[in-house]
Amino acid sequence: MSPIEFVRHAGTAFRTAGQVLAGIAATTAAAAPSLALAAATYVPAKPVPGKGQPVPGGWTFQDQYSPIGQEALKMHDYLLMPVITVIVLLVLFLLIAVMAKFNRRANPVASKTSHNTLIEVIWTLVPVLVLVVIAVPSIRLLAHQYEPAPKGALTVKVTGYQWYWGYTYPDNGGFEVISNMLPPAEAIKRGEPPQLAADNRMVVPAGVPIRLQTTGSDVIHSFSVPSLWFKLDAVPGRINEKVMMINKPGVYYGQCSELCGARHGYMPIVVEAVTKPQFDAWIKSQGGTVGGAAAPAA
Ligand SMILES: [Cu+2]
Repeated sequence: MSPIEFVRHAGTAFRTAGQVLAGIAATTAAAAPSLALAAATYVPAKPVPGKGQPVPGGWTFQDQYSPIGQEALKMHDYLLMPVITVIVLLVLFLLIAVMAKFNRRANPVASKTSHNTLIEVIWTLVPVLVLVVIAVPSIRLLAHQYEPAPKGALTVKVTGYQWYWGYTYPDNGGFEVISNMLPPAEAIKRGEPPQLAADNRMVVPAGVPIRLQTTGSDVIHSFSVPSLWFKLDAVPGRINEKVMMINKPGVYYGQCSELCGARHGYMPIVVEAVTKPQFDAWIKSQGGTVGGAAAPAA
């Protein structure tokens, strides 16, 4: 088959000029079909240090790459932390003032006061108002986190096993990707964080809602990715569901977050968000189906 014929046959599969060129290169390099397939399709992305993974000496939240994560982090940074800081400083100031003004030396004759209506009204009302101010965005955030997936959302089923993860794609033919931790030395060689890298990633499209369902095959696991503000228990005998939405392509690391046995600490999660064409290419490379059509023979 000539390169021109190949392009004509591939037709709809190759959308961009770059992919057409890659396709021609692939046909030319007929002796190495697997290499050619990789060039024209999905290539595992290199993680960016500090994005979607912990940083050395990190002590606060990771940067957020989902709408829910950004909303939640904003609430923490601009509402909860300021309120907590003001309360701590006020209580500290009051304690120091009491210690300085009302110790035995400074105030030898103790006051017999037992009631002060104004102060009592203030110390009841102000905390109530503080709680109301926190409750409104808090309940709104809670509701946003459990909004059901919109119609047409991509479904991915996550199964926790002792001690690895399985990612099933029921909308794309129902194949399952098994994901095991890479040995730390191999992870470092590939430029990935040790003990967080996996041999096979959970690949999903960026910018679209994903209906993520979790279940456990043996004991309770928990699917958790801090930079996506995502944590959902994977319980045997039941399905839990939550929407995952990733703003932009990238590699996002997480870990099983439910003590699940001896190798609980060695079942990392790697979510890779890619563009829609890359996702379709990845699906085909896994033998899955795109848009209800069978994968064309590569
Ligand atoms: Cu686990």
